[in-house]
Amino acid sequence: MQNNEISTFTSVFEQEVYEGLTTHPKHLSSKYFYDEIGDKLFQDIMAMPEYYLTDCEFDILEEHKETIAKLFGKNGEPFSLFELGAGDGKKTKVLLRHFIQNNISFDYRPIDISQNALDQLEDALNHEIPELQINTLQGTYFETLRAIGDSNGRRKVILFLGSNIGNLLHPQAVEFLKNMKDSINPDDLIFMGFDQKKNPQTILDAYNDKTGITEAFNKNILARINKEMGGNFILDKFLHWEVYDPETGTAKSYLVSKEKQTVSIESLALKIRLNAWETIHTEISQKYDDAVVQWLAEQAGLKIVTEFTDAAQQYKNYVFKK
Ligand code: AVJ
Repeated sequence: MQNNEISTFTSVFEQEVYEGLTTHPKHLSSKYFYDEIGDKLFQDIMAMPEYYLTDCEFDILEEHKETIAKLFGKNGEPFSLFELGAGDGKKTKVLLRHFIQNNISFDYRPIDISQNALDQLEDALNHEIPELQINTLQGTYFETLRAIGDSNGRRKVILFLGSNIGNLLHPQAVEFLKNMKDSINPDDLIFMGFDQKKNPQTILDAYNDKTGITEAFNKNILARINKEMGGNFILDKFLHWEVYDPETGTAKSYLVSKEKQTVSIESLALKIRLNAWETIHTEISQKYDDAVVQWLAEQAGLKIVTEFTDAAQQYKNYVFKK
């Protein structure tokens, strides 16, 4: 493989690891953080006091659930509630419970890259809200948007919470929003979370907790390569490093090699050389303001219907239509 032989990868994960670690600067995609261990670490992150995003969005949904119910279930018409990147549904349950209690007619279609997360969510919801109609769908955002296209004639509402959009650079975010627009009808709605620009220290603390949970989450991508591809990364030889640029609103996560080292990945027949202090870029977590969200919406051909925010305006949920 190193000599331009024709190579076949057994998964997109393998292919992206190969490409990301053989180019300069090195990078790996944050979508690969999430296996069983990564899902659990992300739940731990959401429970950390420093990770304000989850609490803010939870408060927004709790505070505005009645208005949101009227918006989604307009004229009592039944709708399908899709959720991209549903995870453990902690925040969504606020809405689901409220909708069920108020006899709003809808079904819930959570989508996630992690089958494990979906299985846990379905189990939890079957116990906690047995009246709920639920259909899970596993896949990446782009794959599953196609599935959203046909929803047996019901109105569609797409939830995309947690500022998950922030993992995309602006051009990709526009592309993604365009795809969403193309999968909905004029009556449908998109409800999305966008973490807002704020004191840069607050943001750095959220992605660099002292307890090391975010560090373990970031390094889980190396742990996965070790497990799934026979890699021999020594996690202690990497530093978790977070930067935030208050001008662009981009937070970036890196793994920085603490020393010159060679790592091999058996199933890719690959040896990777890292210089001392060489970086592997792993994630972006974009922060927004109204002007940028407005611009993204315009680029994608979407209109902002309304927005909701928390008391401190740390976080916003915007509602879009086409
Ligand atoms: C789930 C992508 C929204 O970027 O804030 C949390 C993931 N990374 N801590 C984020 C994450 C580090 C999170 N998203």
